[in-house]
Amino acid sequence: MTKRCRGCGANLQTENPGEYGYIPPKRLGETDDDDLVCQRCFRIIHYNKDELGPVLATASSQALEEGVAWSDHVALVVDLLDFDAGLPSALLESVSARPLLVVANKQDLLPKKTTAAEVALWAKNRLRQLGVEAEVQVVSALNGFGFAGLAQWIEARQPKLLFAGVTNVGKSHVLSRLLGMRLGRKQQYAVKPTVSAYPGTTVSWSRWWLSGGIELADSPGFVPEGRLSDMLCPACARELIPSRTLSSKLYPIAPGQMMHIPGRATVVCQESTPGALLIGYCGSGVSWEKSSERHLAKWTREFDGHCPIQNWEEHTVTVPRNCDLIIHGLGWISARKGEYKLKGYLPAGTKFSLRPCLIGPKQQ
Ligand SMILES: Nc1nc2c(ncn2[C@@H]2O[C@H](COP(=O)(O)OP(=O)(O)OP(=O)(O)O)[C@@H](O)[C@H]2O)c(=O)[nH]1
Ligand SMILES: [Mg+2]
Ligand SMILES: [Zn+2]
Ligand SMILES: [Zn+2]
Repeated sequence: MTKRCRGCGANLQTENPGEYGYIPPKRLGETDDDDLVCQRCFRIIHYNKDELGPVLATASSQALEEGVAWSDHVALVVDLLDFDAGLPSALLESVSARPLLVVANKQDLLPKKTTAAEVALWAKNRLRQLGVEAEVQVVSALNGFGFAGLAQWIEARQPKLLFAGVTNVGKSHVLSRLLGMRLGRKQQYAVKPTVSAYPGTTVSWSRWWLSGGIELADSPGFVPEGRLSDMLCPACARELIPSRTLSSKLYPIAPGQMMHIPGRATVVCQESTPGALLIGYCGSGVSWEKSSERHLAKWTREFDGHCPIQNWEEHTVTVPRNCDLIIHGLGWISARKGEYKLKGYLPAGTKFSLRPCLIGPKQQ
């Protein structure tokens, strides 16, 4: 039988260091099969360097299909900070053949005043709007929040459970924490699924055996379309992805004024209810700033920072009071105390959508 890397699921091979799954021949004989990791995983874990780059969309889709066919339940992991980008219809279609648990991860990044019960209810409503019926568990793989409930859910069902989701939402991190809890297994696995800040780390699906017939499987991230962070170099992408804190900025924005993340996205106010405010949320490597429409070109087409965007698209959108305008793979803007008619300037191909606000008052 082909041996697999415990970290990323790749088939192990000793021929080509430039391909996934390469392992120096002498390592094969040295270590227990359950503890083998490829050279790429070794370098990601120890040097935080991914020299081969992210999984291809075709390989990831095929592995997802195989994983779903094997499973009897699917845990769809979604990043709470990029929730809508985590639910592409093609992915939902692939996993819809199985009972679904939505694992809403990265709860630690939300403000303390936003409770888990409130988030779970919000997520259930949002999923229903998108046509998805599922149970929801709000968790943080980083600090363990919600894992007692998740473990209980698993123990009650003894499932063959596949962790699926778009790239970088924390599938491997969630699984790794569950494996650390053992779920009845006497001995912990010495090697866990590889976690990294770059999307596309896990390259094939791989199974983990626990006691009582429970089997968990990691899978490569589904590669979504329209996520701004995927259009930039890894360093610029990391600036956009919230990892330790979520940044928020509140501005009274009036017609003729704009809010923007330099070189990445701009919204210009066309009309607004007097007294209305905009709150911009994003990762802490970048920041929503206020400016005047006069400076639009400077912060879009003429932006001279790293990864300048060549093609910009213009959109007109009305954001009702207490709703979020989400820019996939970047962050969101929330309207408070009134409604906004905005003109948005986004890199071509970036998806955006509207939803009831995640943080703050829930009634429109
Ligand atoms: N703040 C925070 N970061 C998290 C959490 N879970 C995962 N991350 C981070 O998110 C990034 C991606 O985690 P992974 O577990 O590698 O994600 P994945 O879904 O397996 O990604 P792929 O294998 O690339 O599809 C890493 O930088 C993790 O440290 C969490 O609960 N909170
Ligand atoms: Mg992974
Ligand atoms: Zn590997
Ligand atoms: Zn860049």
